[in-house]
Formats: sequence, structure tokens, C-alpha cells
Amino acid sequence: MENTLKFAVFGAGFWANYQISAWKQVGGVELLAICDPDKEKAKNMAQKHGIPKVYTEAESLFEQEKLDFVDIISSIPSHAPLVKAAAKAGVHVICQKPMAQDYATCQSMVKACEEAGVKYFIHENFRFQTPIRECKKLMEEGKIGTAFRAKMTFCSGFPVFDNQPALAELDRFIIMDLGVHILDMSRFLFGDVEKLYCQTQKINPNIKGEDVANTLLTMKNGVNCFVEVSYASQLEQETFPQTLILIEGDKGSIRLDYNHHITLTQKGQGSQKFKADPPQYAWADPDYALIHSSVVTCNQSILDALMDRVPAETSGQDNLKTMELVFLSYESSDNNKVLFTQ
Ligand code: 89Y
Repeated sequence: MENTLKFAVFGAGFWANYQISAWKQVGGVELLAICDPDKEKAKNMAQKHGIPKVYTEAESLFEQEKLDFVDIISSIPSHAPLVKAAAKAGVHVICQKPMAQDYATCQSMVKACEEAGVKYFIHENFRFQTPIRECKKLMEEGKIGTAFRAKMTFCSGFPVFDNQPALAELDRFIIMDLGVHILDMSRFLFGDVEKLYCQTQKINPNIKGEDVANTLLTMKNGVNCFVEVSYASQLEQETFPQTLILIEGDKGSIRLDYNHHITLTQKGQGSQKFKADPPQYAWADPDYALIHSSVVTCNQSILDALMDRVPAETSGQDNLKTMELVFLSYESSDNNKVLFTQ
């Protein structure tokens, strides 16, 4: 592969704008084309980012462009057909989270890429957030001994539907859209899950899907991790888009509070407080700055894996384990049952 990788983007919505900006930040890539069924949207995005070619159909894009990879940033149902079309064209693929609407489809996407011999990544960015990496580092340094329980909280009243109106139309909303990130971070921090129990609620009458979910995960190493997500929370402090975390170990605890304040408490040594602020980028939307900065590190990690510099961290194969947690959570809530992973 050449040093500058050539790619195309599918999707010209809210997130595409920031993922393209993040690619420019990372460098080492050249965006040749954008494709969206809505020509106006695609043209506007092309104009904004100086993208040479605009397509409305994936087929003609794959016929006409010589690409190293594609970045799929489109609606959930379009992920599988686009991933499979890219695999057929022999092009490496990045697909936006959540991978697909059901587990069998996710498996078929991983299989299609494996059979075609193309690399397959999921754009899963939350685990790349600066404060999350810091929490993991403290744990790896043994600062709190062996972790035994954790709470991961993303409870907000932020009007997400203003920027992403399609989210209000999802039959399954908060676990698919947001819970997937927090479940993935739980795996990043504590390893694979053995079983889970979940309860969902629908509070906002103006959307189709659930907007609250409470999931208790038991990890294979025995950690009990409670993941709570809500877009129906009216709280004194609006914390969007931050995940607040408490991790308890036998020798101490780590608390990640609002605005990236971390408190490390160690047995017999008291507490230390410090900050883990993310880098700031001029192109980021201030409301989403924490996530937008992690889009840069996520893209960088994928580029490094595409160039064979490091193994893929968010491969399709790895992400199957995260998607399994998403679908098990819905099944657990629907049937009021504790469910085990495969
Ligand atoms: O779509 C979601 C995401 O990936 O991060 C936050 C969000 O924009 C709304 O929940």
C-alpha cells in the first residue's frame, strides 16, 4: 500500500462532517469521493471539505474509484449492504457503530470481510476518550489492586434529536445508539462479559424507542459493572457527552467525575485529584468536543492498523462481542431474564 491511503465516505449526515475533519487532523489519507442517496447533502459536504467526487450510488463509486478503504458513516440498515459491497470490491472497510440491527447480520458482515481478505474495523470511539484511557492506565499500573465492582453512568437530558432526528425513529434507541459505546467501554476496562441483566424504559413520548436502560454485567473476571444510560434525565448538572465512572478495587478506587476530574483513592494513602482533559480542536462542536477528540484517536488507531503498524483495536471481530451485549440487553429486558454470553 502507498503511504497516503485513498478513501471514500458513505453518508453525509451529522457525524460524517466531524469524522472527515478528524481524518484531516490525522493526515496520511486522501478523501476521493463521498456517496449519499441525498445528492444535495453529498454535494454540500463535498463542497465544505473539498472532496473531488460526489456519488448517489455505491455501485458506481466502487466501479469508478480506486480506493484503499471506505469509511461508512450512514444509517444503520445501510451498513451491511455497504460493508459487503466494499468487501466484494476488495477494499478495506470502516463501519460506524452500531454495526447492524441484529446479531446474524453482524456475523455475516465479519464473515464477508474475512472471506474477501479485507480488513474490517468498527468506528467505536468512546473507548479512545482521554479520561477513559487514563482510568485504564491507572488500573493497569495496579493503583487500585484488583477491581471488583464498577458503575458507568451516562444520564443526560441533552436534546440529541435536534442534531440527529433519525434517532427518534429507531425502534431500539438508547442501547443501539449510546449504550453500545458504554458497553464497549466496559469490555475495554474490565474484559469480557459472562452474563447480564437489563431493564429498559421509555420516558419521552415523542420518540419510538427506549430512552433509559440499566444493565448489570458480570464480567468473566468477577467484576460486577452497572451500566446506566438515559436521555430522559433532568439533573442539576447536565454532563453530556461524558461518562461518569466509579471503579472499586481491593486496594483503592478511581472516580471519574464531570469535566474529566479524576480522584484516585488508595488504601492508607488518601486521595489524589487530577484532570484528564481531551485535546481541543477548532473544528469540533463544543457540545461534543470530548467525543470529537476521540474520533481523531480512533481514526489514528485504525490508520495504524491499516498500515500494519499495530493490531486492530476495534476490529469487526472484536466488536461482535460488544454487539452481543447490545442484543442480549434487549432480550434480557424483553424477557426479564439473566442471559449468558456465548
Ligand atoms: O449517536 C451518538 C453517539 O455516537 O454519541 C453520542 C450520540 O451523538 C448521541 O447519542
